Amino acid sequence: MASANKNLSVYDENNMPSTEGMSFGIVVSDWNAEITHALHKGCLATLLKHGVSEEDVRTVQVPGSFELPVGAKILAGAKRFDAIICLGCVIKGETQHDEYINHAVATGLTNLSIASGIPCIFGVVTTNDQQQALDRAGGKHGNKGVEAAFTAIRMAALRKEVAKPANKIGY
Ligand code: DLZ
Repeated sequence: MASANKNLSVYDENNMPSTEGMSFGIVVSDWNAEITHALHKGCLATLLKHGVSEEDVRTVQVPGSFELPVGAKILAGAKRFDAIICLGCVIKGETQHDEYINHAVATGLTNLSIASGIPCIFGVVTTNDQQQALDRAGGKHGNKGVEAAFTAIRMAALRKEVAKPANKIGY
């Protein structure tokens, strides 16, 4: 479903896993900062709303979205985050730069997630123009930073759950 048909800030708030003991890393791209800083605001507010304390969130900034995977790799190296949230905004221009950046970020974050086992969340708005980006950064289609935060909580909880010893029946 395209995000134009879905509000990015709407999720089942009453059916979220516990965030007890969880830490999150956030990487924010400074390119299109008006948008990405609004994504960060929504993301952080959602983590705190679900019980994460500010001391358990570390935010770092990178110059552009292309640098999100390496920013995430640096945070992954700290080995103390249950998930890493990457926030960026790539707006189509006169050239195909957006396609190269989007593909590189998506591939980079997927590869890092699989190699490290730490969920690296794709919180990048990829739009045709500034207005579409504003619509997804707290505007009429919600906030992709909120979506990235609740996705991170769910993936971190899945990772923790599977790491627990399996229940044994009988003996
Ligand atoms: C160069 C560039 C351009 C043209 N557009 C964007 C954009 O829309 N969004 C974004 O996050 N970054 C953009 N960048 C910067 C690249 O992501 C990167 O920072 C530079 O190419 C340096 O590696």
